[in-house]
Amino acid sequence: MKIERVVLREIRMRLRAPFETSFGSVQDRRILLAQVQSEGLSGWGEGTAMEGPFYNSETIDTAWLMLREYLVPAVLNADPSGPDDIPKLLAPVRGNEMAKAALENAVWHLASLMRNLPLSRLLGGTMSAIPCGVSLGIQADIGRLLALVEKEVAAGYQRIKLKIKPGKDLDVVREVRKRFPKLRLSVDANSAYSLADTGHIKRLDEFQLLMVEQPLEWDDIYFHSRLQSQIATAICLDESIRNLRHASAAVEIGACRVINVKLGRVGGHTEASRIQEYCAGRAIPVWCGGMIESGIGRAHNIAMSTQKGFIWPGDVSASQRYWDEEIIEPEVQVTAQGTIHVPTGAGLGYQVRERRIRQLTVREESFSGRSAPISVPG
Ligand code: OSB
Ligand code: MG
Repeated sequence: MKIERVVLREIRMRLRAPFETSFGSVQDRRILLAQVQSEGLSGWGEGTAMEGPFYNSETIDTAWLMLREYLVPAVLNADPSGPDDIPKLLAPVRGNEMAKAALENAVWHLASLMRNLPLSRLLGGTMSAIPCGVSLGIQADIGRLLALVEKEVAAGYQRIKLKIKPGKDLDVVREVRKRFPKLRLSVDANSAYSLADTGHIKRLDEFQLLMVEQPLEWDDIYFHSRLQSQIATAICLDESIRNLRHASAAVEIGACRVINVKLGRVGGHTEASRIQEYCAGRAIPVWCGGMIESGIGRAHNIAMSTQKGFIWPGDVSASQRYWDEEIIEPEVQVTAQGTIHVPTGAGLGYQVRERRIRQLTVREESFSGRSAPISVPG
């Protein structure tokens, strides 16, 4: 499949409410979209890097730079036989997984259109509906948080995840657990603690949480294994897992019992599929994480989540929870049972609203043939 043209765009979308985590708060999302074109068809991918390097080391601006200087040229000058050839083409560039995923996932979308198949089926997924949870940002007061939990439980979501940080952890979880004794509940610290906090983290054990997500440093695996051996609550790794090697190392040394798979963080569908396959073979549950994506990223997450390893509810929720107006049609909807019906149309199964995207675009750059290939100095 010859990639004839790649277009990068930055769109700005305002969240209906600010989203606060232990590393900061965001309301105005800057979203990178990659469009790849061939034979009159367009594949779309979303770069899920945040605005600043506080979740991981990438930002939308570093992703743009990597795409323009290295990644797009590598793909434009090659003739990949399919989307799973893309990781090899991008391998000379170290890290920068989110930048790579934007491009690779666009090629996956394109390939599914060329073969007239739903992307979920091209990936080998079989589920026709996926279970959904929500991630709730840190709130100013407990009353607001309880009201939000109430609302999302009533909407049907199957699992509630609370963002926590030091000073907004044990008391918050205690209140929510008291009010919702049977709720499937988890917490996400986004690397806000260190091993020295083991005693404090251990106090979460009394709340019967499904998991505590990424309690320790963003790039750590080993110290999570030390922590896991001292607490009853299952650790789920997010930030630390950027490829299959990390996932297998973490499972082998007992650093986690659950893995959150994010397409951007692991560099795209090819690596995400490998990780879920590995985990499925070892009874390690995986679930699909979110990066507050637009509809394009959401649609990719839905397709990914149809693979057999994704047995726990993910963080992929209704478009309406975040956006007043979507860039796909229809927008992502969640049933009263807390599921998303997997679309059966070819490609993403949602229409990309190109006119709306044009209205939201603040930066655009196109690339076609004859760009320089990756040059590796030395
Ligand atoms: O750690 O899962 C995370 C959002 C931004 C950055 C990191 C995370 C999150 C979420 C939001 O939890 C999940 C969503 O997109 O709904
Ligand atoms: Mg997380």
